[in-house]
Amino acid sequence: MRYQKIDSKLFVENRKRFVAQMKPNSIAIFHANDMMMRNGDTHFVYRQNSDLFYLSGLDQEEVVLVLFPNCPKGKKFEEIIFTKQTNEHIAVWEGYKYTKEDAAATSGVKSVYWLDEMDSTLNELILLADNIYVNTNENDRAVSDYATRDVRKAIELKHQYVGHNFLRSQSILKQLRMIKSSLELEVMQTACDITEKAFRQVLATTKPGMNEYEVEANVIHQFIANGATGHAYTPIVASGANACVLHYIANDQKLKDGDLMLMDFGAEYGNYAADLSRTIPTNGRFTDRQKAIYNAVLNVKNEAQQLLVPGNNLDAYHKEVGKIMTSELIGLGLLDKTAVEQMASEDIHLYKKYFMHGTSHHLGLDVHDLCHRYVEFEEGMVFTCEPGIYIPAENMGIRLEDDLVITSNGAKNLMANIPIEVEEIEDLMNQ
Ligand SMILES: [Mn+2]
Repeated sequence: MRYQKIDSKLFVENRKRFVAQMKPNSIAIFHANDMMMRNGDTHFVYRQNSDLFYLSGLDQEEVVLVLFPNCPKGKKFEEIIFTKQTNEHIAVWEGYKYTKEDAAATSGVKSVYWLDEMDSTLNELILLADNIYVNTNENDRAVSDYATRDVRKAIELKHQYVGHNFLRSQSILKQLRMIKSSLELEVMQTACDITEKAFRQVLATTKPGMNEYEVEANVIHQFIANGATGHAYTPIVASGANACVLHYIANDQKLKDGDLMLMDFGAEYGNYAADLSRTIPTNGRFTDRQKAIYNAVLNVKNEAQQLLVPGNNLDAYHKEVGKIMTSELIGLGLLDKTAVEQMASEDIHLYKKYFMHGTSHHLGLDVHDLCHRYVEFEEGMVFTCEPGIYIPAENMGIRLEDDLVITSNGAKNLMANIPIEVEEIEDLMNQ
């Protein structure tokens, strides 16, 4: 792996917490993600299933994790991994795959078997259980008509074991994955630090006349050179009015002198995501108008961060940030105070014309991390904070985004060292 070995204690603890939430006499089954066809005989770069990784640390295709607390067959069957047996052919063509010993050391699971033993073993265990926990993707923003290996296997199980009671692993995983342990925060900090290196490289190299994709190339260079697997999500490099297209990923336009450039990128390290947004002047100097709008976004961000505290919730938080943004937009002359008040009484919020997305989302193994949307903020939750103002008529969109962890005394910024003040950005761009 390109990342430093993650302490198996993380995965041991995660399984302990998961098992503690299972109903008595239950078995839980987790499958690795498929190798996805790209075209012809080539595959997309492999990415492990986040839940399987969370519970095992195993970063290889064709891996299955089975949990059966208090299994009547014996202690040895309480945690099992099945993995593909490697051979000389695989060694020559694909290289390294887990041995049983490596899979055990990585995950902390002692019982490791080859996959060809799975069907008979699993059948015996399932017949000893009343409930089967199956895993699906319950990210509430996910849109896909593709059935994951987890889903396909769950359908097979339902067909085969009609008398069993089927339960959702995700209702447990949602609770667990929202709260990050100190070991997870260490890995996430590394993802943020690598992202910082990329941004500093961008500040040192960006000039008018370059193409947006040249900026993207500087980012990925730093990511790969510093041990990241790559981007945690498709990067946005959007100059001028392109920044007003919220999911602009074409990144194929020339940087014009005098324009701003909005970037939204983050490294994926050890399967954990960083998520950064910065907006910089292509020529290294903000105009007065650009500076005024930039600082308005920065004010909103600084105030919003203060609201990332235990006991708050996403709904109340977003309402409050909307008020802060509204007052900044009035200050900039973009909204009229009287109109704002009139419309607010009809529950119409005029700020959404300039700021049409949410301020924060959970971050972790997934960039929009698995979560319950309607629970109170707690210590250990990691959120982005990313207000923006988008004005196509003025040829600019500005978004500023950091990643923060909620603690008992305020939000701790994992990106505190990444330049954000106007003066700092200008200084670094003009060195
Ligand atoms: Mn984000």
